[in-house]
Amino acid sequence: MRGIYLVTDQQACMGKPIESVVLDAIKAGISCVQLREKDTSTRLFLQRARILKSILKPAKVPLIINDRVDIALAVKADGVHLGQSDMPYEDARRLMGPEAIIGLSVETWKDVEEAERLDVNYLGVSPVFATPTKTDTKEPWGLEGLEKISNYSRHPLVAIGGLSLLNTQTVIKAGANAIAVVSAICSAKDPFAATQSLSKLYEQS
Ligand code: TZP
Ligand code: MG
Repeated sequence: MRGIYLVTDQQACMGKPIESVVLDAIKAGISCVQLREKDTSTRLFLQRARILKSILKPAKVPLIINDRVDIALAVKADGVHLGQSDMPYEDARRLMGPEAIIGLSVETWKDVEEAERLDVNYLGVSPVFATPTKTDTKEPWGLEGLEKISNYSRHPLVAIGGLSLLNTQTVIKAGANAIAVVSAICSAKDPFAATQSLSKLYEQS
């Protein structure tokens, strides 16, 4: 996993349809899109996933589904992102198959240690910094925490939480392989320009 990773949030889009934000992000070189729906019915989640799949597939940008292996399977998404209270990795892998991208959030050092024996495709380091977008988080890792994980773990690291143009370079220096953002793209006035600036900065780092 590398580059800029967009995590969608309907609320953060402030009225813009998710599909238009995703289309802009694709045009500006996004590496991966995770559909994250927290207060949506299964039916609507599935509908949105299908729409995003139809947009992302021709662009060859992977679609990752947050939390829900059933939705990922139903729409043949490229992968799933699991939290610590979601389906365990082994079960998800068995259902999704060897080619699926499976990401796992790590919120504590114990999570990081346990993940060493799992063949996950990446770890979501969550959150690097405190963020108003998600407030029910554990203690932020900070740059030192991220660096410690990077020195210890065999997995690629996707950093998330409070990331923007202001800290992308230092977060990469601390060991992040990819930069995941919600508000920096979803809430931007111009999601195309926001994605382009982040991608440029990533490539320069
Ligand atoms: N997981 C940990 S922090 C976060 C998620 C989904 C939200 C990140 O949002 P933002 O706006 O990029 O800080
Ligand atoms: Mg989750």
